[in-house]
Amino acid sequence: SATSTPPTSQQRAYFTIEGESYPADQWTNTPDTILSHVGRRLYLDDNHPLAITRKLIESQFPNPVFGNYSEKTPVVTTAQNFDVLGFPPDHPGRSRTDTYYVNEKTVLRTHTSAHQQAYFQQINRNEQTRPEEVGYTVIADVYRRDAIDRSHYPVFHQMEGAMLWKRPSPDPLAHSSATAAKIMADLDKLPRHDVGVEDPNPTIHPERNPLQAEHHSAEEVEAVGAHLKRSLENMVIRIFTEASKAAAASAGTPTEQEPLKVRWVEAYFPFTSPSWELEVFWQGDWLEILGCGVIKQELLINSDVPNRMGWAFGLGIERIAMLLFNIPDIRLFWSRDERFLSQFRAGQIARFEPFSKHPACYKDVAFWLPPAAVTGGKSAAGGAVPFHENDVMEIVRGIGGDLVEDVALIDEFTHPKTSRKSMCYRINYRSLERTLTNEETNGLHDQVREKLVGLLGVELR
Ligand code: FA5
Ligand code: MG
Repeated sequence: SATSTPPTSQQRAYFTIEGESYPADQWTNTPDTILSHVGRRLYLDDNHPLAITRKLIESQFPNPVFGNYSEKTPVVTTAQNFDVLGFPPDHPGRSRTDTYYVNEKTVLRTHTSAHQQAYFQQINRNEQTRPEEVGYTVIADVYRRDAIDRSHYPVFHQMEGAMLWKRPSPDPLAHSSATAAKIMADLDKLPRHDVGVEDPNPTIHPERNPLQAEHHSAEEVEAVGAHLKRSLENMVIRIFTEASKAAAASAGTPTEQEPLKVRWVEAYFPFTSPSWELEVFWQGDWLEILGCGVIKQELLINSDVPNRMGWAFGLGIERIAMLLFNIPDIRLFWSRDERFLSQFRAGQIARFEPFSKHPACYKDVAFWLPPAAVTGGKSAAGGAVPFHENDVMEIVRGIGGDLVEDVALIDEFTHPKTSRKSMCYRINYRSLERTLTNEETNGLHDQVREKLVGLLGVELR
């Protein structure tokens, strides 16, 4: 749905994305290869693993308490993506090395939290017509300039959820016991489970995980935290039970399953406090599934619901789908290959059978950073920009696209005399669909080398 225009995004005068036009400027760093992913809406293809995963999670957050939504256009303002959520001006997430800017004031959303304010405002607007709907889930494509490997792709999907409780008085701390009691009563209605949960930290920690003391009582936050944790534990337990069943079915015999374990870890997000991450022990590792917390009251005040409080969470759909279906490479979600697509059916969780494993082709590129980058010097007017690894990734992505499986820094050293810094990256060229020829990979690699010099000013070794 992006228009076809000049070769590099920097040369554009404007973008058309999902029928809307946006002027480009010096902030623009969104290439056509990224825009080509806009509009697939994989999460709406009933037989696609992302849609099957969406439905499974939505079923844990049902109507009428939760409305289940999706967001079509990925273009949001920097206000929506950052400011409203309380991201400080110098937060690294705002950097052009991390985020795809359409222009100075407009980005491809980096998370579904960009829509929190709009959904809180909707809860307020629907107060008379749909009073029971005090929560939502929303799924959408999100975009990040990031590493390249089998679990990272510049476009992925998040689902966000939130639930609010109305407080009886506009005075934030009046009747807080009544609010806490109401939340605890709702907690009592949630299903219980007998899975082992590690949760060693106190709900509130004065430095690491503070109470919003001017707005909330500790009693309320204990109640919201307990409701949040049980809701999300129930959701991941359902998912991992399905995943275990699928694994056992594909093994043919009942396999010895390790009992499911989850744990809560303290976290930080600018728009929640206290905040946590939920991890699951899966195939020998603790795996981060989601981030969550008690919503910052300033955000609710700024979103027309000053007299409500509640929780929010955000999770990566691919990460969950990869373990539900045993999908080994995140690029596969974008495949149009029938050998991939034909393996999935709405409502069914079954193990993916890899249809091919083509040979890997490793190529290294080593270079000296330009002097300004060595010192990490600020990009003074006209000076070199500090080196950022995501820029290497972006160059490789622009040239290799889905033919690159992995990019890894394999060596890094500083020359003892000149203090110049040298980096060596290993690129793994491997298609999911066919065997690449030597000529083809050499051609791609030469282009990568050229662009590294041309765009980053490095000196090849
Ligand atoms: C966030 O994006 C927050 N907006 C989450 C949140 C929402 C917190 C609401 C509190 C309240 P984070 O960057 O950690 O946080 O990403 C959330 C989840 O997205 C991660 O736990 C992970 O499951 C997934 N995720 C993050 N980066 C990637 C990636 N590059 N590829 C695939 N999944 C990812
Ligand atoms: Mg995280």
